[in-house]
Amino acid sequence: MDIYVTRPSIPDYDEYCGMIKTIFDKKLLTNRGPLHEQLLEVLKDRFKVDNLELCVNGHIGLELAIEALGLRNCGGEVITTPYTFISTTNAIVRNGLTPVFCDIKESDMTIDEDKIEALITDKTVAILPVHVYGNPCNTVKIQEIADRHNLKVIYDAAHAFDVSLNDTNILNYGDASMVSFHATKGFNTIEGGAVSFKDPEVASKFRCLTNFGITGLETADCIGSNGKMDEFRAAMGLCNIKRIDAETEKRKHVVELYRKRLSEHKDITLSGRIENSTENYIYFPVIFSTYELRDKVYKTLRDNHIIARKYFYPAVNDFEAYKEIGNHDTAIATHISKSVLTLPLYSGLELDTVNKICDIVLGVLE
Ligand code: T4K
Repeated sequence: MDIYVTRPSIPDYDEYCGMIKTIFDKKLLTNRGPLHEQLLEVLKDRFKVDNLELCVNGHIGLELAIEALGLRNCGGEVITTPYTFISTTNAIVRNGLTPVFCDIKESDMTIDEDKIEALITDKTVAILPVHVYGNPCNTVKIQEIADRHNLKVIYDAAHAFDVSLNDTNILNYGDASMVSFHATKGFNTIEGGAVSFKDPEVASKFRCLTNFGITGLETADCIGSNGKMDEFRAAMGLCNIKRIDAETEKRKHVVELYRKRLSEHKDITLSGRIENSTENYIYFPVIFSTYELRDKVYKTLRDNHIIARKYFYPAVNDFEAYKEIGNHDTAIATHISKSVLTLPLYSGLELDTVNKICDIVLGVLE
């Protein structure tokens, strides 16, 4: 049987059926039903954020957050990282904005805050960094730069569910922060996500955009989209939130074993840890000393039915789709993307299997 890079955490079948019984009883399937509202309150309390909105998936959340901040089709440039899932950049471009790619730091693979300012022009309107693998960006320096140049800061926090920085949930940083609840994330609502906003008026604009722009039975304030989370997804979230701490603890044990087995090898570099931040253990990226070794490990694992993934290869600006606009010097991002492999990591992954994966990896490096 294949071992995948991740497996979703799901509740017992009967528990989920119990949760969705009320949907069948009330026939309220979507459009901010009671389960949506319940999940929203639970998450607001968990994240300690004032202005939180749920959405049907993380990507649409990011896209509509950019629009809610008034940036859509403003002709501006957005400084962002190429070392991410393509969704991040697509959200910028699909808003009619131009991504300007800033290189990353080799230590934690987040945007290099010291390289941002040199990329600012009179067209720059925002910075859109990614807390990649749940590693928090340097939020303090990024905010200082944004304040100096009057820019918005929008965080792609897709990977950062439950991550805290300086005892504050990561979703409290920036003008907006999107977190993903996709099936492959630590906490899932099947598909889903949430966006937190600094300004309650922007949050209410976002809410309106997720509902076609409709504000009342006979009123529409803007030309919106449809980004609402339905009741079946909210039900999955309400089941999963009860188990999230236990699930994270199990993933932590997997990560600890990987670190114990792999951290000392000369051909392996693991992601650096960020001071004063917590971890959510959703990805385990390994950087190999050469591209050939990465590819050889990837293939050997596959030959043994271990489906590790090259998250994130290629760097976004190396995709064919971004050929025209991706021509910035992001040598470190390209280098890391060719050297990285994310190893299987999920709560149900047996420690024996982790040992087997490590044996295979170390065997290739011998
Ligand atoms: N920004 C960033 C930085 C992101 O990483 C993402 C999503 C987004 C924005 C957008 O957020 P969402 O709109 O997705 O909420 C996956 C996920 O689909 C995607 O959510 C995630 N990032 C990205 C990094 O990974 P794929 O195409 O690699 O997924 P897939 O289908 O190959 O799944 C990986 C493995 O997980 C499979 O081999 C098996 C396992 N799996 C997957 C699913 C969907 C299961 O066991 N069950 C499942 O239901 O994109």
